[in-house]
Amino acid sequence: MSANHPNILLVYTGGTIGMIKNAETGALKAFDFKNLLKNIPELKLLDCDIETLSFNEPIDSSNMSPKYWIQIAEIIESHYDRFDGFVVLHGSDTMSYSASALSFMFENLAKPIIFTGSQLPIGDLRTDAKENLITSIQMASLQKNGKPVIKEVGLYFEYKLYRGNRTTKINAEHFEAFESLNYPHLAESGVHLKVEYDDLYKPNTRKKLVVHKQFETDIVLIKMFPGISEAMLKPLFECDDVKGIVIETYGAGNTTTEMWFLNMLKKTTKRGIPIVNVTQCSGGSVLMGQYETSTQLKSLGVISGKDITTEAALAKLMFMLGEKVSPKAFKTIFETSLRGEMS
Ligand code: ASN
Repeated sequence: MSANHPNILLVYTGGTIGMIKNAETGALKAFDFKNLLKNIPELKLLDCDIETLSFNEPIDSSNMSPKYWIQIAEIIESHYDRFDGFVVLHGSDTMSYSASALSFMFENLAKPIIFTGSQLPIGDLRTDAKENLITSIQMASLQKNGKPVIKEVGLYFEYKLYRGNRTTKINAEHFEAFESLNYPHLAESGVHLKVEYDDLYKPNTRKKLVVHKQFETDIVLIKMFPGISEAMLKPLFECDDVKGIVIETYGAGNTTTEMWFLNMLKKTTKRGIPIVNVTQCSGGSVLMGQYETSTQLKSLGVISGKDITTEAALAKLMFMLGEKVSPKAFKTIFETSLRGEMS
């Protein structure tokens, strides 16, 4: 391993980037990795050594789950010392969830893990896959004084590198498919690669890497809407198996103030079930107490998700419940930024 010739591990999980069209139905389906590499001879021109690993059965990321997050994490963990950076090829549909989850799994990460994918398959004439893949590898290869420049989980798409746990997929059609509305991009690809050094995550690199692999999936996400009814919510809130709830609220964290709703929240928090408040707005932050419609939530012990994305909130909740964080400390820890996921 030398400073100017980094070793990069490319992990292929599936997604449009490597898909081909089913001749009969016209639907896109995950294909094998060799097909993908054949389409990018340019990889040989890059100033780094690339090794590749693929899921045995690549998936459309709509089938992503914690089982696969653990698989990706174990691949990276077992190659962590031998490689300088990691690029994960992943479908765009759930890429923000996976990037968020991996960010929580890798405590004291000191190397780049860059997620990327594409909107069009690599074999398509107008594909966005080549630029996304090539530049992601370059981002993962960036070094300063023999050390990686990026020491966090990033997501690279259409000329921008973002902090993974700050992103959301915002467009199913445009090449610019992701946005990070509450945190600036970390780097931009133009004629030069422009890194925003001040915005990069600065982990404590003296601490040893710890990889967490427990997730609790018995959680629910409830999006508030005018007319939401007690009859529909009751079974969810009162379900014995539910371990945590995320509510997507209006604006700065506001909800209906109808008594049945507030009582339901009260009973649930009393049972020690964490309820996290995130906003359904794409940008901005929850600020409980700013309006009368959120003041009571605060006094009921509802956790503020602040400016976290819904994707990162769900991953953080599954991760913290999996880690068996005590109900007493849960609120304080959730409201603390663990990997730069909230301001
Ligand atoms: N359905 C695809 C996936 O997420 C979408 C994509 O990769 N653009 O796997």
